[in-house]
Amino acid sequence: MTHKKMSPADYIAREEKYGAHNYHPLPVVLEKGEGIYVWDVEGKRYFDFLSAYSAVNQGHCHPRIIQALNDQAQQLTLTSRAFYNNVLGEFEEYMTRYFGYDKVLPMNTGAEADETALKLCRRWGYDKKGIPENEAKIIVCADNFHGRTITIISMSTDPDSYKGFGPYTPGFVTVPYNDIDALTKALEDPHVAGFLVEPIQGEAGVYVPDEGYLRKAYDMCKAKNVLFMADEVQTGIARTGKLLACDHEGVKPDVLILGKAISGGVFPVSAVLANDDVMLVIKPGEHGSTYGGNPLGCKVAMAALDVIKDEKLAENAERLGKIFRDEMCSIKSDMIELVRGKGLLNAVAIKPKNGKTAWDVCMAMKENGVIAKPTHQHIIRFAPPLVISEEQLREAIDIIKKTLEQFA
Ligand code: IF1
Repeated sequence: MTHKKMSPADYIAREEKYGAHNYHPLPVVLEKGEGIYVWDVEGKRYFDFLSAYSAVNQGHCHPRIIQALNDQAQQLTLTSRAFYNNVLGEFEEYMTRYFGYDKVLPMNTGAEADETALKLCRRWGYDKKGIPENEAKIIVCADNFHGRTITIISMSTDPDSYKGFGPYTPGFVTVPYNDIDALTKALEDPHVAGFLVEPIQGEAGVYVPDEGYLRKAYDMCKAKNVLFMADEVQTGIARTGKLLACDHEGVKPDVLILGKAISGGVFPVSAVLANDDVMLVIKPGEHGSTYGGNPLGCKVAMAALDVIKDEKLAENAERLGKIFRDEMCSIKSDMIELVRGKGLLNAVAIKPKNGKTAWDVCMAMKENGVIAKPTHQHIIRFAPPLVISEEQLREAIDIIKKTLEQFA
């Protein structure tokens, strides 16, 4: 029997029929990725300007990372933590040296890493700060995004994240992002154990705080014996032009939360790093995960992080990000409301025009060979893999300019 070649619509219909409807993807069906490019099932090539929400910083299917995957996959993929293995300790030493902390706790997803940080923070609050049992508070920022679990959405101020999923986990205090006075006030509460913050709010629309905000927030936390916890799941791993977004202000978080690009889009790996006074409050048997720290993910992550350093991807992001923002600001289009970002994590706010929105711009960009997706209706996030060259970036910028001019 001859198999009719499936059309993109066939692929989409199949997902619609058999898959949960928890996403509304752009109607493009991808089947290959290499470096900064992805190809759809009809062989059309696109510049990937989302990088799987900054998980593919090293470019799609980076040969060194795939090699690490293939080699370990023939050897040993998973032991669970019931036993030791020859790779986890190598990964732990590698990670603690790479980021400069005493210890690392390996998990799989960003949400699990955030949940791990919350547990570490509360337990530290009780055992080290002397907060009465079950009274620990953690300060979070409005418009945060830290993942999709019940406790994490309990910290959210976005109804799309929390509505209809109650009852919610207690113990969180919300302050406006980028507001030192509000944070100072909230830190007066002696039951506060930690402050959890994204150095740049990605989902909120690449909201870059004022220069000095992170430094002042960190200093305020230290003055009140409160843990400063940075969620660098999206902003970390060279995306903003430094290894970590906190590095722009010389802030070293007490608890560092990583995910996404630490494994270059090849295998889910996340991690929490902290020094002994924090990390050792969790005792054997009090936290873990079946796949957390598995040998396959560890080898992939070490290769992915080697690539970041060897290919100087932070420096590349810093330099090309400036070019991108300058070029976006030079576009003559009354649809462009604002351009903001750091390194190669940028966003353009689109003012609707003649009923056309950011979604329509993304659909037109897709036709012209660049794929990106709006966040919160009117903001388009532009985050290409950090391996992009200046020449390739300028080619993509020309496509973006041409697309916006089509709406003139
Ligand atoms: C989706 C958003 C981005 C994150 C930060 C933790 C996590 C994320 C700062 C959780 C994950 C992803 C999740 C993905 C889309 C994407 C996203 F739009 F959801 F918010 F990037 F902005 N901290 N962000 O950005 O990590 O558990 O997903 O590994 O849920 O649609 P995860």
